[in-house]
Amino acid sequence: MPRPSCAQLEDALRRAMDRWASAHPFLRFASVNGRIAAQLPPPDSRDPWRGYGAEIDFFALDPEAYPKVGRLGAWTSLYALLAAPMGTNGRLLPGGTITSADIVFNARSCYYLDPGLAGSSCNHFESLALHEIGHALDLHHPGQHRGRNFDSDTNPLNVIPIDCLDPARGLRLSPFIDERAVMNRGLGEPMPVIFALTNDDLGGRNFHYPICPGARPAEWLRGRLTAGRAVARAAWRGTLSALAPLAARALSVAARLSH
Ligand SMILES: [Ca+2]
Ligand SMILES: [Ca+2]
Ligand SMILES: [Zn+2]
Repeated sequence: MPRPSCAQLEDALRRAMDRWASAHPFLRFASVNGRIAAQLPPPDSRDPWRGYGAEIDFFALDPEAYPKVGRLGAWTSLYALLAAPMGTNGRLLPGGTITSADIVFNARSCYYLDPGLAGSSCNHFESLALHEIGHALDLHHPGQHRGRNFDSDTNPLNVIPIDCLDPARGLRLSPFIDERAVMNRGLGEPMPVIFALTNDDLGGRNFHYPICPGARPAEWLRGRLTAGRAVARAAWRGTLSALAPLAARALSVAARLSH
């Protein structure tokens, strides 16, 4: 109390998104409020990956309307195509291409906006947004998936150098977790105040969205348009084969859990 205004919530979301884009030459988030309505895929959709609403939508819903959010603070769903993405290094990278994400805050959970209220049993809204946006960028909980935690050495706190042309180079599994990382929050615990991304968070970001020195947005955009056409072709092929029983293998829908 007092209840925040819609503009205050939008500002908090914008700040959280900008933190992930900070000091990155290509990652940018632009508000499309008023131009594209937020939309969830219909529950029976066979092609949720095709993008309903904006690339990243935010919602506040009751568990009755959106059961996945359950007793959690928030839930992020990702939709992806099994098509090689055009990386921010201008090259096709192995893996899938995320097409959109829906971030749903639990309208029954409690939140606070003022970081001075830290320590309550509620979620710090902006920090939870920072965490959920990390999921939308394809990061997971390091502590929950210790067997999939990567580092270049055994120190979880230092900078993870990422080879921009070969992002996996030099990375290996590490059991050492950065406890302070915004992505290292357990399921169900209230989100504390975390404004800073750690080296571990940023290493994950830079692995997915590698930064080549001297790379220019224009070059990357050209590559991205080419990749976009490739993805569109992949989607079309997927549509054509939708009647085949194996179509589900060609088009993957990834639903990510989060708190
Ligand atoms: Ca959506
Ligand atoms: Ca390290
Ligand atoms: Zn999470």
